[in-house]
Amino acid sequence: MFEGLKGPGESQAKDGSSLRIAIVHARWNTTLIEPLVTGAISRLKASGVHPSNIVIQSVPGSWELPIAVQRLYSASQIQASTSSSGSGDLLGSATDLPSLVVQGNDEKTGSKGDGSLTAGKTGDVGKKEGPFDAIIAIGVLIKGETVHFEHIAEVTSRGLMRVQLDFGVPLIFGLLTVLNEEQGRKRAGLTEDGHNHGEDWGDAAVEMALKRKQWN
Ligand code: DLZ
Repeated sequence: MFEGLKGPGESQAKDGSSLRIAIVHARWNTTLIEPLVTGAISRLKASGVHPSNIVIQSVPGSWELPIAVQRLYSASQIQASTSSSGSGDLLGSATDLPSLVVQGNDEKTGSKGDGSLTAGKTGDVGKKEGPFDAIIAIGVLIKGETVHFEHIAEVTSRGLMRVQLDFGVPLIFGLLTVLNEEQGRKRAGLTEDGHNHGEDWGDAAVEMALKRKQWN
């Protein structure tokens, strides 16, 4: 039953077709962020999450992740409660954050050109409205010569946990805290012996989103 020492264990087949998932990522250390985000998206899609139900936002650095996640989730709740009255797209206006992973219209991630992305194309059949079922927060902190790293790592972690518990929404912890770039490359799956942790985060998001629906 429990096979490996590390890692989340064998991923079971899950049906994510009913889910709407957000990914919020920092832009610091983009060469590591990009494969992690791509890895998460690939596992979401493999579980059946429709590409148009994967919403992607970016922020400058990891420090900004908690506020972005908080506002993004809040906006998706407001959108859900007002959509029947025909009000505008609150999510779009509340999350006007620039994205660095892909600028402009892109096949891979589906940039909408307004700072928000979906992994599909605008107008895709199957697009859902309403609160996100889970959010993945992704950042990479690389230790420098000062204690800056420790400060950002600590408060960002606390902030993300606070948002998760305050809102009762699964918030997948995709914050890598590494001592050097090589450690980061390994965890982004960029080395021979590496493993892309973004894939685990995608799987965790689907599992937790489905569990949360059961627990509601
Ligand atoms: C300032 C800073 C530093 C030194 N290092 C990182 C890092 O390794 N990873 C990361 O995501 N962000 C870093 N930042 C930026 C901060 O998170 C934040 O964006 C700025 O201090 C502006 O609030």
